Amino acid sequence: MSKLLHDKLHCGRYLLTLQGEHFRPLVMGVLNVTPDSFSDGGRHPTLDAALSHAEQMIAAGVDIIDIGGESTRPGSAAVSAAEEMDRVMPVLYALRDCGKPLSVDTRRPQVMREAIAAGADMVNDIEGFRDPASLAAVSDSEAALCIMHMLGEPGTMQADPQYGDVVADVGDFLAARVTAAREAGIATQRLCIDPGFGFGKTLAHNLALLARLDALQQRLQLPLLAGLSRKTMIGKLTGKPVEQRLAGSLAAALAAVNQGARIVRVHDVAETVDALKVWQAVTGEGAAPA
Ligand code: 9MG
Repeated sequence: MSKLLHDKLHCGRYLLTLQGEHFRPLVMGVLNVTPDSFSDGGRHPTLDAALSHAEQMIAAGVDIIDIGGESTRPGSAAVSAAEEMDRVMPVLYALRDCGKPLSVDTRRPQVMREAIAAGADMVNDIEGFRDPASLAAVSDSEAALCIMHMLGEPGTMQADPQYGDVVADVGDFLAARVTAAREAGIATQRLCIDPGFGFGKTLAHNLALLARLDALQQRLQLPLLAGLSRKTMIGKLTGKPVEQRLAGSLAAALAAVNQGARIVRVHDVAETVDALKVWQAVTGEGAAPA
């Protein structure tokens, strides 16, 4: 596993271990609060459903809860800031004291500010904080930043994405965004990077990135977050619809941590925690199992 510039991720109220004796790969659980994520037939997802999902993730050993109010699947339509806020803020307030770091998955500076004021410990921006207003929204806080690469926009990003060398191009983008974050006064200890699997990438691009994740991490020496869970690339490799992608997603998460990823973003927390325990016992990485 490549060495990082810092041993701990400074994540709002929390310090998360990234390397050394007590390290184990961290599991970020996805908590989508979009109408399609809790299909109760109503127009709005219910707060109760979101909270009970969060409780299950906590019981299963989640390390970070990533709350998102906008679907960013390929082809998805944008929502207004007001709608996004209506979805996300009640969940953030309700979970503020749940004992786990809360991440907000948003690309809107206004939502970032409100979320941080409400207690969010991390901001996960699929646009990689390209908007100067986004960097300004987070700079004067303690929140961690997940800087993700995306080519294009969710609505159109899968229409023929092109790269010279995908690993080099994604690395160049992330390096530039890390420099911009540092220039905005954000401490290195608050940063993690993410190649953005499936965000403007073909299957071949995704596989090239997954195979060379450690090279990407070594280049920037920052913790790498990988989100592969249930994605189209798993469907393409297995021929399975989204509801049957658990095994493929677990294999992808293990491939990512084997390539040095420090955080995996997943839907199936309990299963991923178990898979990582086995991986860790075999590889001897970080903390010995209890
Ligand atoms: C919101 N979201 C969906 N997929 C993601 C991924 O792969 N990484 C990050 N950071 N966020 C994601």
